[in-house]
Amino acid sequence: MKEIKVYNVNLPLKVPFETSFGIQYSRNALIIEYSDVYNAYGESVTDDVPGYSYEDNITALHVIKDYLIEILKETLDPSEFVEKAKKIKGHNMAKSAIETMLWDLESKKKGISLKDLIGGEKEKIESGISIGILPMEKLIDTVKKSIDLGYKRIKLKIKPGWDIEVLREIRMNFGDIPLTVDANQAYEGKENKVLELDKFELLMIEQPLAENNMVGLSRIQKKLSTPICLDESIHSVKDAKTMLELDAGRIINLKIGRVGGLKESLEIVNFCGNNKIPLWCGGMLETGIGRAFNVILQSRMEFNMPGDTSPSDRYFEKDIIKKPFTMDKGYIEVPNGNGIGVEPDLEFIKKVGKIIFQQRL
Ligand code: OSB
Ligand code: MG
Repeated sequence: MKEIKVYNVNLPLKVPFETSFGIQYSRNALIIEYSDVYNAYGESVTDDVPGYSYEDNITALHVIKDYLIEILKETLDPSEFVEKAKKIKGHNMAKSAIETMLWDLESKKKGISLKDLIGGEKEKIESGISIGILPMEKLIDTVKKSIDLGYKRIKLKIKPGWDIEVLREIRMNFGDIPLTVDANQAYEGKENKVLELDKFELLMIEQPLAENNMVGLSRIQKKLSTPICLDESIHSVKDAKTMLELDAGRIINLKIGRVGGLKESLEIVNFCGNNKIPLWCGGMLETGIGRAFNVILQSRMEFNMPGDTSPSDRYFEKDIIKKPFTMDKGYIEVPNGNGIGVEPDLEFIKKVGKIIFQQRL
């Protein structure tokens, strides 16, 4: 009996995560479970509030139950699913939750790891940390602990008014560490303020302007010696091509959910490899299920910068998978069991969450 369940799981974050668009206290995830001969899993990276993108948990659940389930009744093949789902505009995160589950299923049916199915080669990936906006003392303490733990790269969230002073302080305390910043679009209308960040020798400046302002991004990229990295602007390989053509950025942060799933992700991976565009994998504070997809994707050689994938215990007291992701000297191991190679702890999931949708296919 083929069946889809959607669990809503609410996991408190150890430390609230503040960005230019809001504060997140917990990860309120939608976990997709397919059951039949094999069980397969996916995660929607949406949350309660549409702060990062227009999607949230309610729109994702709506799109899944009112449209995507119908497509699943026609096909369980990931590529066919993507083609058929094109008649639904946008809603990439909802599509990705289902599509990634289908990739897990496909590799389990073949009896291989998802890593092998997508041509991943790395056995471990470099781990970076994305640190939210915090009071200065707490921020300095967190950066110190992160360096001691071995993270390969430190990213700080910034916004106008929380930038110059912070960077001066961090450079003064820690010198020449691999440092980047992420503005989550907060400098839209304040292009000159971005130019002031050029002197801090950052690895990149992530998404300084609005996601649809490729022209503005191109204008400031021409004036900056620091590369701009695009996050929210990239919804497809087409956007990556626009970035390259306009020189609106020189580095890509790839998020599986934002581009609608693994198929589009792999096209972006290939595009970056072919065009020598530096590439890393972003994060959305995922539980162990979404994290597994992020880690596995990064086993592809085209990922040549540390990403935002940190171990489970950076976020949660307890993850929803039986064996949480851990970090050793700045590296996270890539699962090589069948499919995503991680097993959800269903008892714990039922304790901290509930089934909000269930339907036979
Ligand atoms: O812009 O990269 C971002 C988290 C939620 C929404 C947007 C972003 C982030 C992060 C955290 O930076 C990355 C992570 O640790 O998962
Ligand atoms: Mg970002």
